[in-house]
Amino acid sequence: MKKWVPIASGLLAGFVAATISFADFSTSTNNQVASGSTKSDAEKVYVPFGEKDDYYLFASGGHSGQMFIYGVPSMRHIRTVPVFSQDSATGYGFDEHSKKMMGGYTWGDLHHPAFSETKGDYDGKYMFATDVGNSRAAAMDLETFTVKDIINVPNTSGPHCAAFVTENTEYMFLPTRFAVPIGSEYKPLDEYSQQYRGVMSAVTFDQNQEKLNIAYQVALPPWSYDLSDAGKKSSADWAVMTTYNTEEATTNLEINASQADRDFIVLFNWKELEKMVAEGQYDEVTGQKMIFPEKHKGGIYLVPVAKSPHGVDVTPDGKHFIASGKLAPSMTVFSFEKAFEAVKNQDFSGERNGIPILKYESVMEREVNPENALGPLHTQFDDKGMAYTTMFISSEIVKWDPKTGETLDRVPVQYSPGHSVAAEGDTVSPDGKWLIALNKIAKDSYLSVGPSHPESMQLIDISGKMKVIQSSPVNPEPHYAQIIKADKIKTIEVYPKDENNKLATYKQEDAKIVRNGNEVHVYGIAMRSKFIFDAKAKRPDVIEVNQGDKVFIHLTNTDFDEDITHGFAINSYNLNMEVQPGQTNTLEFTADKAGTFPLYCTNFCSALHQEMTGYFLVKPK
Ligand code: CUK
Ligand code: CUA
Repeated sequence: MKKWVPIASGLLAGFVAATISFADFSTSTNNQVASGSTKSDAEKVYVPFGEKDDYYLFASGGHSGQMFIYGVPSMRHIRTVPVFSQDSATGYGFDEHSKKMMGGYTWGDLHHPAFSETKGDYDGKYMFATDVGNSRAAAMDLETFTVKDIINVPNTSGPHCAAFVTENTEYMFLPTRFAVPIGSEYKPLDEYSQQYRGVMSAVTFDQNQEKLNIAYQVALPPWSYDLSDAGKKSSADWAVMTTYNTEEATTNLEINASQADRDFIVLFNWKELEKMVAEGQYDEVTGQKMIFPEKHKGGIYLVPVAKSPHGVDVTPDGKHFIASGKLAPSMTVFSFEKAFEAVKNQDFSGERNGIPILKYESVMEREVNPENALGPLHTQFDDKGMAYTTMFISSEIVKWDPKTGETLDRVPVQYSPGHSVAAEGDTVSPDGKWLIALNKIAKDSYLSVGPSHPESMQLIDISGKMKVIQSSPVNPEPHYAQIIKADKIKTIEVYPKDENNKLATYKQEDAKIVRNGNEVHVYGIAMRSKFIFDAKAKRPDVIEVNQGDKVFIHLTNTDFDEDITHGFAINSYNLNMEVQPGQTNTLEFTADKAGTFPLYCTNFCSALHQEMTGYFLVKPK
């Protein structure tokens, strides 16, 4: 049986120094970009005009709050989809539907995107994401690439990872990065261990209603919960997540949360938790069904792991989970089968907060230490089950065999990769072919844009010996990404007519302005190349209201013609929205400024787009 390998203190010090300061990092890294790519590699990424990429890359936009869509292998940026942040290009966060969904927030921090799955395979229907910044979760529909629902996740602070989904999208699990008192009420930090909790939420998505819901929550100890992954195949009922700060430090975490030699992986059986909830094994807290493990027993276990782990990833065959540590130089391969055996035999070494601890030795299969590889963070897999781990400090991707621990290949990337992402990498059958390193530091890779450089995404051909063959700058900041086969996504060309939508206006003669007290409802049409707000008026393209009126603009784009999108903006009113072909959208606002305000179409839609204007007249009180 393998013994616990203590971490060399020198290594640890070096790692901490490097993570603290990129100034240290810069002196330890070669300043030359080692490209190594050649002309023939160019052909592998060149997608001629008229042809399409083989894959979509959905990259999280980090604190931009958006999702970036790229084509692979060309690495061309195709679209930015706003998720948690306002976006004037699409009117997201301005129109009623998206403004309501955003719940008053204007930004978010999108770390982990996850496709919906059927039988452990991406099904191309939805994309989920979490917001570390303002504790929300979102669901994006892949017919229109727009967000359908956002929920606030109560009792948590910073649902970090774990928009990971189970094999048939039964749940996504959202562990929280920061421990807070339940309900986020005020509690002194001196009572941290007693009063604070790290809450994990089980979120469901109703595909008919397109609504996210919180099924239940688990009040875990006041630690930080980091990355997570759902089981697959034989481990499909289970999920794992990493923890740090099991020291329960409340200040100076950089030092204080790195004291203990080990933290834990939380291993839980969601089928069992589901059953417990169905049987009433929970307390109702702040309107949520909350499982308290010290009271409601079962389904949750702790597995010791090298201190301060970051990523944890389940192998495509569902047999193993691999943890990588920020502060340990090794990747640890754990066996689900061994864990199940230990659970069955109640082979525990103790407990924390009522949660049984499995013995490290009885669950661990091997520790893997590629020579001089430093800062392993996240692991992806190819079609042969080989693992690819990002090395944040030594700036490389290491390919290795989870079954033997043998290092098979390594390639330098520029620089400091957080995650990498493999084609169909989180499914039960990854594609191989491509891996993209999501690098935190681009440094001298591109033309300079000042002191802060873009991040970079490097495309690596993994069909033979690993080779970086393309590099794309990207806005801040992809944490994780997923790559899906392009033919799995079926977008619609126009929004279909919805005769039940009372706010929609499809016939020009039906365009009208209805006053109701001080509420004004405009049922208008946008078409190439004019607005019709009131078909019977002398000037159909003018809206006239009184100062102080509450105005609703319900605008329908009656061009049922792919790609003919119109916009609607009122000068100086800080408003803009978009209506895609066939779509109806609503802007709601108070006409608080009196005056004469031109309104216009913001989206270039025809040769006479410039003429697509009108006036918004506000009579003073
Ligand atoms: S975390 Cu960012 S590099 Cu949010 Cu997945 Cu590891
Ligand atoms: Cu409609 Cu420009």
